[in-house]
Amino acid sequence: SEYSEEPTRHPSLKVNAKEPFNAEPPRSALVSSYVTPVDLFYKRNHGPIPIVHDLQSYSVAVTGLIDNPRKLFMKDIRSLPKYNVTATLQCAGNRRTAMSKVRTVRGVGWDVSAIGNAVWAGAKLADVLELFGIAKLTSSTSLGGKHVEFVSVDRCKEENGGPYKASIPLSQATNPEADVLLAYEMNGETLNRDHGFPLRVVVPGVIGARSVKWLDSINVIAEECQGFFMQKDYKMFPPSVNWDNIDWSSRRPQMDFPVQSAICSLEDVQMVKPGKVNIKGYAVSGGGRGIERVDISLDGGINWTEASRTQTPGKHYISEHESSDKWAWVLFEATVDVSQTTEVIAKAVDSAANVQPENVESVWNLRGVLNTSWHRVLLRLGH
Ligand code: MTE
Ligand code: MO
Repeated sequence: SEYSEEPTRHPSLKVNAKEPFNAEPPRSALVSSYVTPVDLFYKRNHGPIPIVHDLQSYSVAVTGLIDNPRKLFMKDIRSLPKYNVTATLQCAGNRRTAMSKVRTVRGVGWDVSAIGNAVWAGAKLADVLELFGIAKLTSSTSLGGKHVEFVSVDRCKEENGGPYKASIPLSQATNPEADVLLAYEMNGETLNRDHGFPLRVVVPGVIGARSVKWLDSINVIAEECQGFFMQKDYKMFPPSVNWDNIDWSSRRPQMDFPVQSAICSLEDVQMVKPGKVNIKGYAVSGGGRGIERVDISLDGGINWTEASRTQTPGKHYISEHESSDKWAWVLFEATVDVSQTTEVIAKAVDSAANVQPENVESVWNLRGVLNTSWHRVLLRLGH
């Protein structure tokens, strides 16, 4: 079958769909280290994992509204300055299973682990585009509303057997500060097949769907990409829209992800002994907005205490060009005292003071994307 050459995967991954392969690590794996190990990083696919056999002949075609379209080989991309960017990648479908409990949604079910934090290394897209006569973004640049489309070598059902694709605005692609990478390394190792070998896009601060894996071409285009995953998926609809009245063209493709957090040291219903319980989790926001605060409540959101936060830069991977951690998550920690069965709530606040919504009902949508509601776990007293 077309799935007979899938890579081997870590046995502790929870498989949410087998073909295409979609899996997430146990919650505890996310708070065991600041940088998520590659084998435990969630895997989100829409088709079989492609195999690129010959790295010498592998190339990315750069085409569209540029002067001299041509192919770039790995040696061309590696000859550009190499940047390390610590960035959290999160699927827009993260926490979908919880949203589906309100009302049915369509899509692969995910617990809270369709997210991971990695140190990506590669060339900046802004440097690549400069090779083609597209200047880096400055305040005076006129970009004419163009976009940069990324097309993969994989094949997926949703595209009728065609490749996965997505686009970002040219203004983001040419902005060196946006840190958009063509990445060939993940956590200091050669990118593996599951995560896009030999080359993938990483768009920091944006939903995972725009970080196209197994890159085949980069096209500078006048309008945003018309592919399925831009136009007929990964959009946030209001709770009133259903499959009978949906008008896909009425909403824009989701780009930046909203502020998010989840408790990862405990399951949804966790048996505990009376006394101190340690609570650990992650918090992250999109668009380069850092996390300002993580609040914990034991009484349904009336009283809150602040959790402590850590952000450990991926220093040991970093050589010449260092990045800040503005695209990366923080891990948080708090200790609570429980003497009875108690619900624990976590909510994060980002640097623009955006706050997670209280209830999943208020953000429910038919595709089950962007469940960023307060994360709640029940501590059930046992002995
Ligand atoms: N790129 C290709 N070519 N094919 C895909 O199916 N899935 C996207 C994105 N890039 C996808 C892709 C989605 S929806 C997400 S969330 C991320 O890749 C997941 O990246 P990961 O598997 O490395 O965690
Ligand atoms: Mo995704």
